[in-house]
Amino acid sequence: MHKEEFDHALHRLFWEHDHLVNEPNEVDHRWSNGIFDRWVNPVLTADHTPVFWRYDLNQTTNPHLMERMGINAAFNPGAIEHDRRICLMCRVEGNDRKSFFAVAESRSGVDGFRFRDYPVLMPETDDPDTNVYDMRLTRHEDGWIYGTFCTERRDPEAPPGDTSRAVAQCGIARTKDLQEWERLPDLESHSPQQRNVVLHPEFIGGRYAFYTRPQEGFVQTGSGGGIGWALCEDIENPVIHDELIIDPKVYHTVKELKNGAGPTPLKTSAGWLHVAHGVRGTAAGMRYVLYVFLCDPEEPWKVTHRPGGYLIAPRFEERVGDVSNVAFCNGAVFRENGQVFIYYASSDTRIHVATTTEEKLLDYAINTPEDPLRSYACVEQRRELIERNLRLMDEEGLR
Ligand code: M1P
Repeated sequence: MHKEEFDHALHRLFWEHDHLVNEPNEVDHRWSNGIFDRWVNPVLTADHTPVFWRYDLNQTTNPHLMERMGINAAFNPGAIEHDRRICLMCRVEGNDRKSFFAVAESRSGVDGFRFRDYPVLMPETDDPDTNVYDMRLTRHEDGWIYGTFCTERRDPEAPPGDTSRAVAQCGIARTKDLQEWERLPDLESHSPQQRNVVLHPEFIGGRYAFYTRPQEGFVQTGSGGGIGWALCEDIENPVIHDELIIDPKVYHTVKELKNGAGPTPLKTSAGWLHVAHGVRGTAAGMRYVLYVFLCDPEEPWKVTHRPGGYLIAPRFEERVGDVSNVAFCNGAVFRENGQVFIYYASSDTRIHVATTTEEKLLDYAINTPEDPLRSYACVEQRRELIERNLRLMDEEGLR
């Protein structure tokens, strides 16, 4: 490439990136269920990562202006409000399949997300992680912001030819600014595999509390599964002994195969509100959706409401990606004015926002009937709604 051509191509790259990052977002008015709003554009994709993360901008070393180190996806972000900005701790995945964490910030929370100049260099323990992903951010009452995330390593028991067997455990790190991290030891539990571990933001009887997901296999839960609750004396030596399953997986529901805690639960006027993910099997593979449950304000290990079915399922283009048919959420922000931003990723590829309010989410959690677990009982439940509505429609002259 001539110098002029190179400069032109370079300017075009920056222009296109700027255009993407600054594109205003809007509520998708083609769809509504009264519970939350969807937005037209994903808030982050692989293309939102800075040009200078992917290209060598020097014409001498990159005369064809090739992408040197591509980014495959940006998904599954932890979320927190920090310095009056909404910060997403994204799972960014390079073309080499390795995931890492990177912070993108926005004032509005629905558009304008821009990555900080550098991704996070997460310190390792003595046993280096092969892959790290899906961070949950918890502003704890001890004054730290904690990140709990999945640390994945090759299974040391795997026979030499088996290059896919892995062990997932919970990594823990803490920070004040989301950039410099102090790595703590990995969470120690009796479970051979742990993913989707979340730190509760308040002390429980002077102890730290974790939501866990004990599992036997890397993908399959085996005899484990369900969302667990466990207490820990010392976060710097994080050991848990007993995991109480507070939200089990259940046959023929949206969480039939497995489930896992989502963002740090939101503290509402009626209790701790969880947006978790549930997985069911289909002929086309696993389907991940988001569902809600509400826990007691004083005893967060007690579930008080279980609205039946899903809150968010992937739809249209969200259904296609590296791992299709997946909606996954590990980050939400709850503003003081009652606004709620739910950041969910679709198909392990891109990040979207759904917006709602505390009032609406609580109405949904408290007044949506529980899954009665049988078709007959579901019809009875629906007929009861229909009957009440028809009576009202007759009274109001609506038919
Ligand atoms: O591919 C879908 C999701 O699979 C895993 O979630 P879970 O542990 O519940 O099966 C995670 O790897 C997650 O990152 C991924 O989005």
